[in-house]
Amino acid sequence: MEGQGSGDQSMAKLTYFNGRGLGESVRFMLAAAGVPFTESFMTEKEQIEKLRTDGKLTFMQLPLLEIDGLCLVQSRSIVRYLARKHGMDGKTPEEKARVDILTEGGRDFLTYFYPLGFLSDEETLAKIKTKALPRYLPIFGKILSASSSGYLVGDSLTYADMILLEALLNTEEFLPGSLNDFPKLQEFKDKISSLPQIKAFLEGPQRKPKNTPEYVATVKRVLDM
Ligand SMILES: N[C@@H](CCC(=O)N[C@@H](CS)C(=O)NCC(=O)O)C(=O)O
Repeated sequence: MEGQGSGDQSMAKLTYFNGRGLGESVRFMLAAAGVPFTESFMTEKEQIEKLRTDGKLTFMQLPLLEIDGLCLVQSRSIVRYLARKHGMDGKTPEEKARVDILTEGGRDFLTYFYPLGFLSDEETLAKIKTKALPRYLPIFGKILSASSSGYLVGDSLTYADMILLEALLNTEEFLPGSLNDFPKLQEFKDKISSLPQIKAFLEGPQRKPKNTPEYVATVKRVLDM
């Protein structure tokens, strides 16, 4: 089923489910880079099977981003491609390494949220509260306290900022009040969320809601889980 968008073949096209999952970081990055995109949502097993037999899915998995004549898979690689192409991956080799490190740390943080809706929410939230927040909030808070630009690295937006934003929005959504003792993280979240292209995305139809039972059922059906 085709999602929003004009259907213009030259436009980037994201194939995933109509929900967050691993597709959401790709959406955040497309938004940050100001790249308009259409979406194709998987609802039936046959659709992913066709993509597999068409050779579009290198490892037989989603998400898939068709862009610039390429079929990109592996969500982290997709995000890096967009970051490199749009100058959001750091300016020097040292900055690039730092951006990469903070992105991977941010991704580890974000990964704690993925089971929500799929496994016991009570257990998932308990793990986030006892393991993820005590580790990642102070570390990212400290890094931002030392930043004069308000960005994680250097003086402009990078993909590390986008991963952290996604994790912080989840934190606030699922465990409200958790950022109260971290003014720098709140400031950061507000600053990045207010950038015009990101604000438009967050308030628009391509930002997905938290996992619904219907979304979870669709993913399980399509992937035979
Ligand atoms: N490392 C991959 C993991 C992709 C992945 O596990 N995708 C799931 C959907 S969220 C999938 O397609 N699973 C089907 C399968 O593994 O056969 C990435 O980050 O893109």
